[in-house]
Amino acid sequence: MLTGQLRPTRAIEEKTPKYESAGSVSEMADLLKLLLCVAEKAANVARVCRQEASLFELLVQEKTGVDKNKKFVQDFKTLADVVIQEMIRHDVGAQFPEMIDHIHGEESNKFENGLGESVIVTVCGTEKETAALLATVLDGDLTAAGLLAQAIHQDARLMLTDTGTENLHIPLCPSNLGIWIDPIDATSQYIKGCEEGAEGHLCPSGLQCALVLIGVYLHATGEPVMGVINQPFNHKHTTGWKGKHFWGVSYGSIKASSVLRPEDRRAERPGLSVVLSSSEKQVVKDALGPLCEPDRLMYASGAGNKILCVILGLADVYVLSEGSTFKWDSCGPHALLRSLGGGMVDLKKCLSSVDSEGRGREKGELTYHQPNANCAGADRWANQGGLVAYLDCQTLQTVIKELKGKF
Ligand code: 2IP
Ligand code: CA
Repeated sequence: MLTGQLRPTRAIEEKTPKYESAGSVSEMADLLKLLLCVAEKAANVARVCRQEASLFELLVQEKTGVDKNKKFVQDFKTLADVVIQEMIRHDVGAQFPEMIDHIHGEESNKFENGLGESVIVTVCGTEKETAALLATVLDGDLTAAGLLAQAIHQDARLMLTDTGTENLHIPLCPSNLGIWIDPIDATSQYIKGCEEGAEGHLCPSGLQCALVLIGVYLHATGEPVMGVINQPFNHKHTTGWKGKHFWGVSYGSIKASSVLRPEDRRAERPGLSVVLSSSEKQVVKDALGPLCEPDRLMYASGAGNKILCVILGLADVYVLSEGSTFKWDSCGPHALLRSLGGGMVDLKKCLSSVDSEGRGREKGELTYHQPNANCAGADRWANQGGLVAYLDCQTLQTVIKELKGKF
C-alpha cells in the first residue's frame, strides 16, 4: 500500500470564504479521495505498461521505415497517456457528473490508425468493449488491448483504503471547479526507464521522475485548491516497483497536506538550493549559481518532479525562464505548494512587478482558468512567462532580486 505522512488539518476560520453554493462540505473530501484512487489506478496502468511484455514492446518500439507507415500514426506512449487521461475523466465523471465538461488534460482523445481512420479513444461501459475499441488503434493487437482494458476497468475506489482525508471539510462545490490532468509527466524518462535514483533524494533522471499529476482549480478565479501527485516508481521492492502519493488542499485559511512542511534550514545553511531544467539559459545559471551552497545548483528532469523536490524540501526553489510548461504540469503541484504556505509565480510577471530589491505588491501567482490570447493548440495553456516554485516568500524575493534585469 502507498504511504504518505498525513497531516490533515481542518480549521475553517474567518478568512475562509463562505460555502459557494448548495451541497455537502464532505463532497470535497470525497473528491480528494477519488482523485487519490484514480491517480493510483493511473500509476498502476503506467507500471503495467512496463511490466507486461506485450505492452512494454509497444512502449519502447522505435518505428522505422515500412513498419512506421504501416503502424498507427501516433505512438503507443501517446495512447497510454490518452487512455490514462480518459480513465480519470470517466471515473471522476461517474461520481461527479457536474464536473465532466471541466476535466482537461494534455492529450486529445482523437486517434488515427494506420488506415487513416479516426477513432475517439474512450472508456466504454464494459472491459470487453474498451478492449475492442483499443484494438482498433493497436493494429488489432488483442493481447495488448485486453491487458490495458483490464487495468483501466479495475475499481478505483478499492485502490486505496486509508487516505487520511475523510475528516476534511472544505466549503467548495464540485460544480465550481475544474481539473487539469497530466497522465504521465516526464514521459521521456518513463520510456527510457533507467533505474537510478534513491528514495528521499533529488532524482536528476530516471523512472522516479515520472509522475501522475492532478490539479483542481476554481472556475471563477483560476486559483489551484487541491492537488494530487502520484509517483508510480518511488522505490523498487522484491515484488516490483512501489509508488507513493502526496496531496494538498488550500482554500482560504484551510490548509491540509499529506506532506509535512520541510524545516526552515536557512539559519544553518545560509545559501540556497536551486533546481533547474538542464536546458535552462546560461544567464539564469550564472545569476543563481552564486546564491547556492556548493553543489546545490542542481538539474533534474520533469517539471512535476522539480516542483515535488521543492514540496519535499529537496530544493528551496525551482526556476524556469522558458514557457515550456503547461497548466497540466503545474496545477496539482501548485496546490500542494500552497497547502504548505508556498506558491508558484509567473516569472516574467513577477520580475516586472517588483523593484530592484525584489519587493512588490503583486507576486503574479499562476492561475488555471484562462487560455493565453492569440495562441493555438497546447500553447493556449502554456505557462508562457516561465515560473518560480517556492515554499518560502523570502526565498522567492532573493531569487527575483537576483534575476531582475538579467534577461
Ligand atoms: C514535460 C516534462 C519535461 C519538462 C517539460 C514538460 O512534460 O516534464 O521533462 O521539461 O517542461 O512539459 P524539463 O524536463 O526540461 O523540465 P511531458 O513529459 O508530459 O511532455
Ligand atoms: Ca507534462
